[in-house]
Amino acid sequence: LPKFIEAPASVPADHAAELTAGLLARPAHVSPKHLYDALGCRLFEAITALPEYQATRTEAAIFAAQGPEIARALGTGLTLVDLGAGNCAKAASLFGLLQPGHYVAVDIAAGFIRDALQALQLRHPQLPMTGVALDFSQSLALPAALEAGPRLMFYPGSSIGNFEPAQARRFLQQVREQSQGGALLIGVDLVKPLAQLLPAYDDALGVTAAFNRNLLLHVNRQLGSDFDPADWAHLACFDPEASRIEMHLRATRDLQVRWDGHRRDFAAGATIHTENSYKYRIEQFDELLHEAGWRSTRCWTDERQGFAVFGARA
Ligand code: AVJ
Repeated sequence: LPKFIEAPASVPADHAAELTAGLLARPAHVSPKHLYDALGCRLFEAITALPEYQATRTEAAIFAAQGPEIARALGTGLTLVDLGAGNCAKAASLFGLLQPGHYVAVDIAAGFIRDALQALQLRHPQLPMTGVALDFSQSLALPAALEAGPRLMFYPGSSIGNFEPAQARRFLQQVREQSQGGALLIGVDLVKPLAQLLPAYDDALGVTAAFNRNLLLHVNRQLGSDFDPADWAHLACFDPEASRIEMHLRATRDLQVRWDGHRRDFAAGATIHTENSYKYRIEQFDELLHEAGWRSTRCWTDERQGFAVFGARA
C-alpha cells in the first residue's frame, strides 16, 4: 500500500470559517477548491471528455508529441510531486518518460486520491508512492516527512488559472522553494477567441453546470447549510480586462439559506462567485515564471497555440 499523509490543514473544520465568511460577503463567494468533493472530481473528469473542453486533450497531445524532449529538458529520476493529482492519470502517463524515483500525489480530495493511488500502485509495484491530503490554495508547505529533493513539481491542466496573477506568482515562488533545487512542469491555458473560450465553461450537456451546482451540496455537507441546487443556475462569462473566465451561481428566486446560527438572504438574480480561470499569453506567463525565480524556461505548445506546457529549473 502507498504511504498516506493527511496534513492538518485539510481537516474539514478548517474550511467552515472560511466558507461562512465568503457566504456572508457581498457579493458572496466560495473558493473553487470546494468544487472537488468525490462527485465533483468525477464531474470534472467528465468535463475533460467534453467536445467543448479542449485544455486536457490539448495538453495530453503536447505531452504525446514532445514528451521525450520535455523529459530531456527537465531530467529524469527526480521525485515527481503531482499538485492536484486527482485521478493521477496525467502523471501516470508520464512515468515512462520521466522515470521518477518516487511519486508524491497531493490533493485536497483525500478519499479520491487515496483510492486513485492504491489502484496506481498495483500497476506500478516498484515505484515508491506517497499520497498527501493537503489544501495548498493559501500556501504550499509539503510535509517534512517527505524525503528530501530534488523534485520535479508537476502542476498540469491550467489549475494555476484559479489563482489571481499576484497569488499565482507567490504560489510559483513557493513551488520553487519546495522543489529543493529541482524543476517545474506546468500546463497553462492560453487566451483564445471567445467563441472557443465560453462554451468550454458552458457546455451543451450541462456537465459544467452540474459541476458548479454540486459545489452547493459539498458546502451543505461541510457547513450543515440548506442550499437547494434546484434554486441556482450556472453562469459563465469572460472578463477580457482581467483575462479570466468567471463561474457564478445565480439564485433563480428570492431565497434564504441557513447554517450554524447564520442566515443569508439571496434575492432572485443574486450570485455566488465560485471560480476564476485566468487565460495567459505565452510571454506573460514566461515573465510570471521568471518573477517567481524560475530560470531556463522552455515552452511547448500545440499548433493552434491553445495551450502551453512550460518547463523550468529552480
Ligand atoms: C481544473 C481549474 C483547470 O479552470 O478550466 C473546468 C476547472 N472549471 N470547468 C478550469 C474547470 C470549469 C479547470 N481547472
